[in-house]
Amino acid sequence: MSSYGMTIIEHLLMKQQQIPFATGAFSRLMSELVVAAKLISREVNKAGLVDIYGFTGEINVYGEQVQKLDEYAHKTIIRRLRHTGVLCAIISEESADIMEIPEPFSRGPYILVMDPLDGSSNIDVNISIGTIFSVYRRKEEGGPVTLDEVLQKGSEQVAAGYFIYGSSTMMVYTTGQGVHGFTLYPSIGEFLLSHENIQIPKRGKIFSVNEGNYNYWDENVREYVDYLKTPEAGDGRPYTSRYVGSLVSDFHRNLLKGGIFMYPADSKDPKKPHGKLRLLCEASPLAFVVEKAGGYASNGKKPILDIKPNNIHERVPLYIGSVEDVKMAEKFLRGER
Ligand code: AHM
Ligand code: MG
Repeated sequence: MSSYGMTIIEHLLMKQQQIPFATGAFSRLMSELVVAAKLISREVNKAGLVDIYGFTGEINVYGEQVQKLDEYAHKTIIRRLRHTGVLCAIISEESADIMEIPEPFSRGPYILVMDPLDGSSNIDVNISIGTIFSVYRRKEEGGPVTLDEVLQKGSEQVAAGYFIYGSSTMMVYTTGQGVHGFTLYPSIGEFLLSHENIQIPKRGKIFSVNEGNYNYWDENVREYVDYLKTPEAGDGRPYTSRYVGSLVSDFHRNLLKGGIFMYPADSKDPKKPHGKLRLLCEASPLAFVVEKAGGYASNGKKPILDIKPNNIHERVPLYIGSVEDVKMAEKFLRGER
């Protein structure tokens, strides 16, 4: 029987039943995350009304301080999740340090890593943005959560995914077995299974990169991007360039259609020697998703999932998408072709 139309909660429960001795803690975490995303989605949809309600971060026509949406997303996720008893700590792009679950809330075995509202500079112009999340299991039984427990390799993720607030709101997630997409039906307030077992094409026809940084890249990166624009690259046609500038949107399109997204090291720019994207909150979760969908993610030399972060906000060059495209990028970066 097809599972299409199944709610996200039913899907989580179905998956939980397939795991012997599952406690339900993970399903609890995910179901609260889904509620947080519905709240964020509602606020994001209202963002077009800035002229009426005031710009975020400013005073609105009623004289009230309007919260910035990325701040709202960060706080909403924390509020919805801290009482569940399944988390011991949260790492957020919006916060410099580990946020341990405080007293009086009880603690559980999981660590949530998130970028609560990625691409938030796009809100003003009505471009899709997203929430990226990832779940790790802590290594110790109790006590304070150490930095070492948090700085795990991407391959150790228990689950990862994202919400995209686009023409529809969607959730895409994986617990390691299959990547599944759910679409929010606003009239009933439910995420229903719309994309079961997503597989990224082995090779695509799209490349996504901010070419404004061309002069900051290494010679090899420039050669790769130049190559993509030749007919030789795409079996008689150059690759198509598509860049939204909102990671979740660029990633989601390429996941469904195939291709490569890259944010190379701007090695000639002292401000961004390692590129812009963060290993723990952005690159690793999407790398986990793409690999479980049959794709690949690299820092140009080795798999993103094999890199152990040195700090919470470490940045990393990112090449992610169809396996053959990312392998080809690695080849160029080694100086071969
Ligand atoms: P943010 O975390 O400050 O929102 O920045 C991340 C965003 C990504 O969504 C996107 O891929 C990238 O920045 C775009 O950067 P650029 O404008 O340099 O191309
Ligand atoms: Mg971000």
